[in-house]
Amino acid sequence: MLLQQWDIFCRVIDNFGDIGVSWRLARQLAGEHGATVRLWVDKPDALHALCAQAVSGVTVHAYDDEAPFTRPADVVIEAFGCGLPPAYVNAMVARETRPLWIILEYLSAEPWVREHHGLPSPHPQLNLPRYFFFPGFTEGTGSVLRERDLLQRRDAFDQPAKRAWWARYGFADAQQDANALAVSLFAYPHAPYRALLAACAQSAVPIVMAIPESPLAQQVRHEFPLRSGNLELRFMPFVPQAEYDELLWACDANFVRGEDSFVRAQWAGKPFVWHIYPQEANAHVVKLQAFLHEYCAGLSAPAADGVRELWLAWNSVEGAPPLAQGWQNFAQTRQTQVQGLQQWQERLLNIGDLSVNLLRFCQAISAKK
Ligand code: TRH
Repeated sequence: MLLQQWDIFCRVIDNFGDIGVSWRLARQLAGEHGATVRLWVDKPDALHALCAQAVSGVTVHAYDDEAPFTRPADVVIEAFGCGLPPAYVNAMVARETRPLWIILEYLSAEPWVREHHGLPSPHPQLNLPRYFFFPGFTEGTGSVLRERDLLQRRDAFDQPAKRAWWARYGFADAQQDANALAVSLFAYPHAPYRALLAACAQSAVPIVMAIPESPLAQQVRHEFPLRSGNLELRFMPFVPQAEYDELLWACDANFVRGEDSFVRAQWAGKPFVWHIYPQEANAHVVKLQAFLHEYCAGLSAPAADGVRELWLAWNSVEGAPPLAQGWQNFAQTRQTQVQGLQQWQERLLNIGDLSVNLLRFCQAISAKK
């Protein structure tokens, strides 16, 4: 490999998405591409919450502006525009071969992403090669992360594995014993969860809702009994990142949020509902609509309606239909959504894995230098 050493910088603003993606990328670069990676995190506690286990080839370093930086790596990833410490940038300038500086951006389905992906972002004062790298869902973007063996592991997660997974958290496999619909719930605390849980309690089929620890889980725990009508709530800890994939695989539908769980739900291949990270001036609604536009194009008309209605209601978008109606149509069209998701995954497979695309991009630039 031409570019052996990588430094990834990540600032944890809030939540787990930034560090979740940075950690995943670090693991893939080391585990699948033989790179030596240093992951620099301002708040390592967030990484502990993901229960990240040591991975060969990756070292984790807490940093602030005063950190004693040693020789910068061949490639430096500035995750989500977090900025680089000035002392580190000075060291980059002093390095005999200038490192390649990549600004890894947030994931979006908006059309402008394609035009901006891979563009140079010249530093105003310093002579350092710096480029934008945009994740995305279409050809001409950086795509999304997918470990080489992810789909294989997912497909090998059979009935006994599922039963064992539920048992690990003290539960029976409700889908097998009571033919219930298993749903996982991960969302921001402002989600209209009361309306959702009320609709689920009235469902014709039993619903088992798995809720990993989060501020939303705490609110639900205080307000709702463990059983109401046809709904059973199952509170669980914030599970290790690898086991979170298994939760998505073990369920029939998944409520996800932010960026990383949103992508993992797409790979899980089960109908999913996205609670998008809220932004000022409703910028997130544009982002949400852009994804719906792309994703729903591959669904049957009733499934697309079901998805759109529930997603808009779940994100409290003005003019959305009542959540109960959205939930009903979403639940009724689950089977066709699964078919659409298979095509969606094909599309993502065709544009490749983000870590591979990133590596190729960096190699092509360094070859030109
Ligand atoms: O935590 P998030 O809300 O992260 C957000 C977004 O990234 C957003 O774009 C960003 O601006 C903001 O942070 C600062 O949601 P996300 O991206 O899904 O990250 C959650 C991570 O936590 C993901 O890697 C999955 C993991 N996870 C577990 O490991 N165990 C769990 O039990 C759960 C629920 C999640």
